[in-house]
Amino acid sequence: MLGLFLWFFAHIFKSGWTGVNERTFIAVKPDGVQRKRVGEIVQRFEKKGFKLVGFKLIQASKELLREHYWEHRNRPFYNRLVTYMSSGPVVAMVWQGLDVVKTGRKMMGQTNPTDSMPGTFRGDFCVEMGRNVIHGSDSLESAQREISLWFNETELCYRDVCTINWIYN
Ligand code: IDP
Ligand code: MG
Repeated sequence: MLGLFLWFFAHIFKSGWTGVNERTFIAVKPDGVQRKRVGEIVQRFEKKGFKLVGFKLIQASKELLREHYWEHRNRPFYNRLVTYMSSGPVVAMVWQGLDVVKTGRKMMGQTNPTDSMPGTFRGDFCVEMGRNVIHGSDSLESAQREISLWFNETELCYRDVCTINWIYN
């Protein structure tokens, strides 16, 4: 019941999704899982100071992936992208914190690993756009859409952490 209330609150009042409560959807793609990059990706988000509120290993269906990448449905790589993303399990995550959407994108690097700076996931872990190891929401609106697509409200844990006063002033 409380979960349902929080869900409505978060959807009706955007402030529930902003500031230190901002959330983003991050997924380690099948190549990232196979190449054992999950630990380091989680570690870098943790080290930064973001809070993990959702985490699961999931073999995504093509239906889910087509919906997830709906904006690219007319692009020539769309079918290849859906095949790639369904080629093995992905680690789906929700991370929370101030400006986590924008910062998550910076931590990822550019879509093409060639354009990604060293120090970013794509800059450090991969070489080709069609195997670029990680997904991250590109806006608050995409984050909300993607989180509700991949997670039920009962799978998300909104919890207090004792380090909050050491991360935010
Ligand atoms: P993003 O993942 O950086 O947000 P998008 O443009 O949203 O990039 O594209 C989604 C995914 O589709 C990329 O991460 C990449 O795996 C794949 N992709 C994008 N553009 C191309 C392309 O030109 N060729 C092959 N794959 C692509
Ligand atoms: Mg994108």
